[in-house]
Amino acid sequence: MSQRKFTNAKIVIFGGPGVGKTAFAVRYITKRFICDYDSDKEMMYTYKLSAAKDDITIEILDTTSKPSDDVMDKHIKWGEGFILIYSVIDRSSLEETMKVQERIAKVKGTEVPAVLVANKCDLLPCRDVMNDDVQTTAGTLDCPKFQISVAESSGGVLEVMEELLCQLKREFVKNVSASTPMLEKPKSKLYSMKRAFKKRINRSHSDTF
Ligand SMILES: Nc1nc2c(ncn2[C@@H]2O[C@H](COP(=O)(O)OP(=O)(O)O)[C@@H](O)[C@H]2O)c(=O)[nH]1
Ligand SMILES: [Mg+2]
Repeated sequence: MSQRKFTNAKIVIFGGPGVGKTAFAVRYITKRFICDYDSDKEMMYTYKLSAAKDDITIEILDTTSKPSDDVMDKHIKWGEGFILIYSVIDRSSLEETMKVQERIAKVKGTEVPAVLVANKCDLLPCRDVMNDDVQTTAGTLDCPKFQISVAESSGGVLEVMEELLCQLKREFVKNVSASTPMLEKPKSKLYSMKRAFKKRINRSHSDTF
């Protein structure tokens, strides 16, 4: 039997080097900010979110900063929702997210659950990306945009995840209703009477020949 409830979500975090992908995943899961990580390793995190009706198992793939095209395509096929992070102090990282968006659009089309996240907003005095840059370089996907600081608090991270989970749930419901056969509408009493009447006329008509 196919699954009828939204109980799991596969999320991929993409972004250039040092934008805060690992910090984002770790902040969401532990609610803590850990400054230094060993390396730019690919990691999969699993997190159980207790929602109002059911628990949701969230798998988060924290990618390496420069995956090959093949690896990126594999992650895009696996993922259902995408977090594209750039750093406000690194203009080239915004361009990186544009490339990822193009790749996602190529593999999955443009109607994909996704969010574009500007991280390191605590460093705004050193800002290298202006709001206008984001508007003009909006990218292929029409996704909601967030400005956060993973270092400062969990608030922005939670908002981003909430938005993405909403999009994923909407997509899930859409797919379920598309795969459910339409129930036949119950016939009205008048319709049944008309049919019975028609049958009787036909019978009496054929009796005459
Ligand atoms: N100031 C500041 N530093 C951050 C923030 N998020 C991450 N960092 C730092 O940026 C560096 C790279 O973060 P990391 O998560 O390893 O980046 P990744 O390569 O995208 O996984 C680390 O030293 C983090 O502590 C942020 O919001 N503000
Ligand atoms: Mg990392």
